[in-house]
Amino acid sequence: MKASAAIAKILEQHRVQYCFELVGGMITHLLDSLAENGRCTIISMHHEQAAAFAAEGVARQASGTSIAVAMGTSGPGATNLLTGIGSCWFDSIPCLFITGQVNVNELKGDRAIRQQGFQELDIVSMSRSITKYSGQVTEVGQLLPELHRALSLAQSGRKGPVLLDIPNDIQRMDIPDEVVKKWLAQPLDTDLNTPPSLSNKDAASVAALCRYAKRPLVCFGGGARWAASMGSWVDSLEKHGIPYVSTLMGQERICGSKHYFSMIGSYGNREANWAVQNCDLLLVLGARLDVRQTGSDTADFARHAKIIQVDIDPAQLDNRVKADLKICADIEVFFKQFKIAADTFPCTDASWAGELMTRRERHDVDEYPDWRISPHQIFKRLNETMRGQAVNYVCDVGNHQMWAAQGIRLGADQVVHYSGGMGAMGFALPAAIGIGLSSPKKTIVITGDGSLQVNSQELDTLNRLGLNLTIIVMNNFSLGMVKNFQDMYFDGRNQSTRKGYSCPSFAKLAEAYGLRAIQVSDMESLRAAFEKIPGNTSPLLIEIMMEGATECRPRLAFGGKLDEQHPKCS
Ligand SMILES: Cc1ncc(C[n+]2csc(CCOP(=O)(O)OP(=O)(O)O)c2C)c(N)n1
Ligand SMILES: [Mg+2]
Repeated sequence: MKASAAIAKILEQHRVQYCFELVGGMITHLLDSLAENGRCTIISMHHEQAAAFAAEGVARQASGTSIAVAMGTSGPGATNLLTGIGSCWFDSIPCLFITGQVNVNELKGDRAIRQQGFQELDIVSMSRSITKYSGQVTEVGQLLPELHRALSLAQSGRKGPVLLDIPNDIQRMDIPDEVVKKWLAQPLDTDLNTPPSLSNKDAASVAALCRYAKRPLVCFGGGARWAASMGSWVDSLEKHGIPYVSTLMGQERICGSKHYFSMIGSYGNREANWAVQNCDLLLVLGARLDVRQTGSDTADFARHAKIIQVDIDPAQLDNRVKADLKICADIEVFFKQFKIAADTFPCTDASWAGELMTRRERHDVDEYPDWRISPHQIFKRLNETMRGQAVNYVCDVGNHQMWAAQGIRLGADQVVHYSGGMGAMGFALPAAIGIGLSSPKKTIVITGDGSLQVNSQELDTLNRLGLNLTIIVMNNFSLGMVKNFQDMYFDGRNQSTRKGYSCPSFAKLAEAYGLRAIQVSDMESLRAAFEKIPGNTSPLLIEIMMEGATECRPRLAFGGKLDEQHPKCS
């Protein structure tokens, strides 16, 4: 069997449903075989970065239980994939990236030249630091073992991206049918890098700290959001009145509920940060406690609390914040072995959750009364519009993302996706294409004028696919998040965020791509436009004109304390 056909067979065997790509000479054999095989839907994008984000979207939509593929040709096709690969690396998303490469005899090897073949490029070295596995296949006999290893690694332990670089001549070679058969029968080895289950000693140590806590708080991170038992574990917190908060990534799957106090961090909700700074036990599940989550003063983070940190990745455990108890475990295993019962937190202060609820209510105010269109009002309206309906929200990067994170209240059957560790502008539209393709729910993109311009070419892909997808562009005519930073630290000099920055009319741009578009500039027309979202099953773009809206309130000033966000408030 032709090697490229064998790859298609293996991908079929592992139920890879989508492959996103931009064609080039070095992947034509692979594409032809995938198309001939017919099981995997090929989606042609207009930029390999967008193809990578779309593959990430498919894997995200499946909560990391299935792999999607993005392909690029050698040279620029390969380098264009890198941002998306990094995004999968930081946010633990299992994706397979395949790059075509020049023929084996055109590889420069150890020669001290820059390049031998046309578009030859050492993508393996470039991607090694942001993949779980990155390899070039220079012998056809290695192709299927390497593919098997790559697919296994992507889905095992802390999940993540893998890359295979396959020279053109290798794709065209023959692999004996019995060898293909053998690899087709080989299940993936998903136990690779899986940490041991929670020891009795660790479970007892967690229980002992919980037993004396008066003001316990649980913080869910990205490592918890896809755990199969997350929902039932959260239900048991609700049942026993234990408060919980989340990081940006943890928030992706948590519904608004009585004991949920939203997102912590430099753009966190005030009540969430107050909870962290006043709890006496913080149980951190799958969060790496980076600067956006803790602020820069790590010693002040959770200043009154004993911290228990549970993470699948041992390297994350003794990092910025030194936890009192560090446990290396898969969060799903932790959920299964450490159940919340009536006697888990016997000393909880009766007033603790009540105090947090009072604060949540007090802070649920519009912090933008001086603005013509307030982000607080926009997300309140969106929450109401989509109440009771299944939605995938996908956010881009900037102030609009943080407004969304502070304002979106998820209902049952609603999820949100953020570009977490990479924070890549241009993520939302292509990721939403992957999510929208593989999900029956409506998909809603929240983006900014800067972010949408990074991958706006994919409006054409959206039009071609005709997905049930609405794009909300919060157009403040600036790279608002950075402008805000300049306002604070550069005496308002706005180089490249306002000065020298420009954007088109997104409604007109969408129309040029064949999409329906509405432009609004006040709350009344916004309300009318939002009314159109639920009943509309084809692509729609709503452009909200909000010039001058370039601030996120509240936020942490540089070096500030987590519970002293700007603007100050009691
Ligand atoms: C690819 C990329 N380039 C640059 C940045 C730095 N950056 C972070 S937020 C931001 C502004 C985003 O502008 P926009 O999408 O309009 O959102 P706004 O903050 O205005 O809501 C920039 C430039 C980034 N995160 N990603
Ligand atoms: Mg903007």
